[in-house]
Amino acid sequence: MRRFLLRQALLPDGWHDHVLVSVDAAGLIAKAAPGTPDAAATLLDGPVLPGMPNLHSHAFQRAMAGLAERSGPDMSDSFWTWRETMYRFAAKLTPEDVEAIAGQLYAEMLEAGFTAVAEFHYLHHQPGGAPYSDPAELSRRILAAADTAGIGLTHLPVLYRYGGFGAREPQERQRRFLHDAEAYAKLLQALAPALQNRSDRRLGIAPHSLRAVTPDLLREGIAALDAIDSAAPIHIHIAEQTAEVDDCLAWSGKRPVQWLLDQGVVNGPVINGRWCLVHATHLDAEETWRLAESKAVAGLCPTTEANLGDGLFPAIDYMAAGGRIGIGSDSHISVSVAEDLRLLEYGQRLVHRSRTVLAGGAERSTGRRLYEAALKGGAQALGQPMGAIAPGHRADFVLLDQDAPALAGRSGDMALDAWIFSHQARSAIRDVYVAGQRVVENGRHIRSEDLAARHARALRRLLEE
Ligand code: NGQ
Ligand code: ZN
Repeated sequence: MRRFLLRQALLPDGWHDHVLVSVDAAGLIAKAAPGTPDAAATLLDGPVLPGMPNLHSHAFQRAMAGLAERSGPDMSDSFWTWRETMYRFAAKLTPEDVEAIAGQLYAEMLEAGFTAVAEFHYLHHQPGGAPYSDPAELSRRILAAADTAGIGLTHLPVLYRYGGFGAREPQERQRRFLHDAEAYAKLLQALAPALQNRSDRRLGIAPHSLRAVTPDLLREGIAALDAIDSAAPIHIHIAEQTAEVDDCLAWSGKRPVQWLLDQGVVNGPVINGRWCLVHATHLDAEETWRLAESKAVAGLCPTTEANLGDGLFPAIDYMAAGGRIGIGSDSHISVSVAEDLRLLEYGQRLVHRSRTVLAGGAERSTGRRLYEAALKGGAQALGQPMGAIAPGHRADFVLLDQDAPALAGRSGDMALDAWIFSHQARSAIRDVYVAGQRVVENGRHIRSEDLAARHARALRRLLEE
């Protein structure tokens, strides 16, 4: 057993000083309780938080951050024109590029305080659409990048077959993403062994969206996962853009979240603790409370949703109704726990012309409420034992830097609020541990130089072409 002494730690019942944590060989916490200082334990000298799950990532998109900020010829840029830029970028990537970009991204996530990621992975095939000789090639690149960086991974191979509601044929540019039910089931079977029996890995699925699957294919995808792990996570993009809501209404007479909530047929209720509804931006009042009651997690990606002009999730009503949330960095226009939580709150402040709107009660810290909500919902969405410094959870620690100017004189909730709300160029994170292993030291990932060099080589080639 390794032992750690946390000078100040956020435990499930609040902040405590001098917490002794024992960690077993699998990287899980065996014991965590306030205790007397112990000379043999590794000292984490400052405020320590549980590592944050990142519940939504398309790793390759990190490499196009900033490349879609230039207005087009008629100034009518939107989510859909961004998507065309993204498709052109995705078409050029080699397996080496995918691994290099994901490795750099995952190191940056760790530096930002994310200790595990749900990778919503849809780039499967060669540029023309033919499978690689190993059909799981690009998934294996993601697994390799996660191993190199030392980040927890819930891998979600994406089920994608159609180009729009009502089984519309896909576009040419979507060829790299496509599977039928049979090939998809084989992909899951091939990947399962590498993702089972490790506290930091999990296999789940991601039907891309209601645009990309039919109801039958959705059922078949879930059945293929259930044959491997009937409790594993299921993620789907939903109701992100109003055009998607309109198309869904035209197709089914129902709004996307309403349609999904009404299914209730796939092995019991469709929506339950396994599901993560990514974005769920456009909800009416009834969908808001129904989703809150469903136990599913709303996967919020505030910086990407702002960048793409999606709209604003009704966070105040949803959270007041007990709705579960987590955060994801999605397109990775920004990779920052602090910025995504801050923007989640600021979007609501700007609309409601008020302050501390998501604090959830009188005299409560806004940062603490959001951080704890995202820990809990994120851990559920990833299906991983994380999100708390408590027995049975993985020893993922984020040590805030008590010497950072932004944190001077602060501890507990004040340190957490200062980290989240006072943006500083210099990171306020000192060290990060995953399963008891230190992967970030003094703000830098332990392999940052190698990963950055490999990433730079890939990007030079990609952008010179
Ligand atoms: C994606 N991204 O799959 O990368 C999507 C865009 C789509 C976001 N939704 C493509 N942010 O939804 O069709
Ligand atoms: Zn997405």
